[in-house]
Amino acid sequence: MIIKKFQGNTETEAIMLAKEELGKDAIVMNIKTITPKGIYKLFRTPTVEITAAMDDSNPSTAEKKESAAEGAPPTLNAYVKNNLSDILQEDKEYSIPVEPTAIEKKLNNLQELLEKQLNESHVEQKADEKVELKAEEKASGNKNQSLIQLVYNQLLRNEVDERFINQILGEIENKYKKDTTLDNILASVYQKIILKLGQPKAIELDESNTKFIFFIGPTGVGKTTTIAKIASTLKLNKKAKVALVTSDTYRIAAVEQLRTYANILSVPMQVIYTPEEMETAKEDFKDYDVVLVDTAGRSHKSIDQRDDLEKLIHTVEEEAREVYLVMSATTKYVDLVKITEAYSEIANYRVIFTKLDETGSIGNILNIRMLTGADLSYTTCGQNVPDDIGKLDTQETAKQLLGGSD
Ligand SMILES: Nc1nc2c(ncn2[C@@H]2O[C@H](COP(=O)(O)OP(=O)(O)OP(=O)(O)O)[C@@H](O)[C@H]2O)c(=O)[nH]1
Ligand SMILES: [Mg+2]
Repeated sequence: MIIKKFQGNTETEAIMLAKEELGKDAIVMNIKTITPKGIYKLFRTPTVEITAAMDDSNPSTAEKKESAAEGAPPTLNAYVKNNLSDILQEDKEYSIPVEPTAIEKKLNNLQELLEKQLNESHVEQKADEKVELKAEEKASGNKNQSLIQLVYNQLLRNEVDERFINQILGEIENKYKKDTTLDNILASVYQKIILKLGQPKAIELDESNTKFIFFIGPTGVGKTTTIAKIASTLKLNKKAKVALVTSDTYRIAAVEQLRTYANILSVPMQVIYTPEEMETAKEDFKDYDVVLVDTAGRSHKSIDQRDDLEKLIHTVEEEAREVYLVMSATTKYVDLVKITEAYSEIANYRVIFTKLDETGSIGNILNIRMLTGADLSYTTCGQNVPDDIGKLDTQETAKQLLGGSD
């Protein structure tokens, strides 16, 4: 998105300048009168400064709009509009009340973000000629549509599923019929995304009981590395008594990998070959706060392997266990959908996304949350143990989805 400031003697002049440079689809985000200060007040008249934005991802937007008018397939925006009635029903599950102050804070963050982009653009122009604007260009309906389209494109670029973009925009659009600004829309979408992402959950220790935490998921996504990161954090920051268990006995290297981490962290580790052997681990570690259980990364397509995993998880009663489905943020959405479906047959899980450092588009985090309703939890962003892990930051994620971060 290109954001620039333009100055003119009148609002119309400034808008015209913006449209000349950025194209006729440029959106006016802000209008400000600049009164000269000090001695200049005597010699200069006030000027008008407008802030305009243009979606630069699609240079042929203008042409596309024209062809749509001539009977071409409807634009994405038209799709959003046509489907609004279906998707406007309030989604009660997610309607968590947000403190007004929190929203204000988020709004301020966004404003700062936009301001920063503005200052970086360093473009200030002054108009010499007076030009008239067409009345219909001012129509708020068109403007709102264009604003929504900007946000739509941004979310699409971040690989948010169109279905969920429509849902989010459908839920906010009716609130802004007239005189809305890009700021309003961004703030509403931002807030909506935060609500949709929900409150991420971290491992909750139980003072009176040993907690068993299972890490499941496809091969090579970072289960074992994530366990090492979490074990270290729990031990060092929470002073928890941590033990490790692995049922990944299919590869010698897998056992050795976890044993290495156990040695570095000075925590006990046990290898179990059958689900029944969990009983021994439960007995041996009954004085521990938390037992992190590594599992073999297997194809989610194999029924036998799934049965083994299900048996293993169910050796621990529900109150005493947490299950984390570990998935890489670099995996294609269609595959993530299949993975989540397969594992949902085994147990309720929370989701960990790994390898955020290896992808620029994080739409799948929102997609998977909205698709499964499973709680999000940790994200990892590199190979360093224990540093490259944290609880998912919903504000940062929402900001990034809207193009606010690198
Ligand atoms: N870039 C990046 N690499 C990661 C991250 N987490 C883990 N890795 C790397 O991914 C590779 C696989 O990590 P493992 O922890 O062995 O993955 P796993 O899921 O236990 O693999 P299997 O046990 O074979 O199923 C290793 O090279 C890790 O260093 C991350 O957040 N970012
Ligand atoms: Mg492993």
